[in-house]
Amino acid sequence: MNKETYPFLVRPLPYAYDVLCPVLDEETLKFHHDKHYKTYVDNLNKALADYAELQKMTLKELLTDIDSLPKAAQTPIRNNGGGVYNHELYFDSMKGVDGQQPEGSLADAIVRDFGSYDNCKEQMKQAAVSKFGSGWAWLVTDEDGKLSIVQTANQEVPDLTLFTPIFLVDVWEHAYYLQYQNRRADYVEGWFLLINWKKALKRYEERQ
Ligand code: MN3
Repeated sequence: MNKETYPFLVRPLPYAYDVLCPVLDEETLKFHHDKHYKTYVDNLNKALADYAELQKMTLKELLTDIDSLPKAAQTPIRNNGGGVYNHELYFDSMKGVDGQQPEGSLADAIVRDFGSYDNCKEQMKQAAVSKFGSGWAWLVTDEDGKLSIVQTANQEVPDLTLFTPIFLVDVWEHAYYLQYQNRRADYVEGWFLLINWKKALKRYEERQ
């Protein structure tokens, strides 16, 4: 997805701030994108400022084998590089509510691997709601197209050598608290209505 290298830039949202209403209101999205996500971009650039060799790497390359990076850079890259990667995918995985449903080979794979879309949704919701503290729930595929749901803590990413992310839901409180307060389950239920299935299908078909 992200071919760029240092210095990383804040990507504009692919839609207006009010497009995800009523599931996510303008204020929630504005703070999330303009403040939280931007801070990860700024801090990732700071973390890379002293490492000429890391400045040539894409975000995915940086996140694929963090343990091989210089020791002092590992935690800032895990936290902030993951923060950039996860938020860019999150914002890019949504669109306004328009009755969208799973499509094409991804819809078929969901039925094959989960029995039904309802089961898939239930498992993803369970992963999102049960995540203790801050983190993410993901739908990922392996290179053969087998789907699974994973949770990650904080800003960690799934093993990108094994999995291609299809979409993910942010369950940090900053993603929903302004609008939903402590009602994480209500936010997650609404989030399913926002999934951009056309982009999800494209990621599924282009998996590596
Ligand atoms: Mn977030």
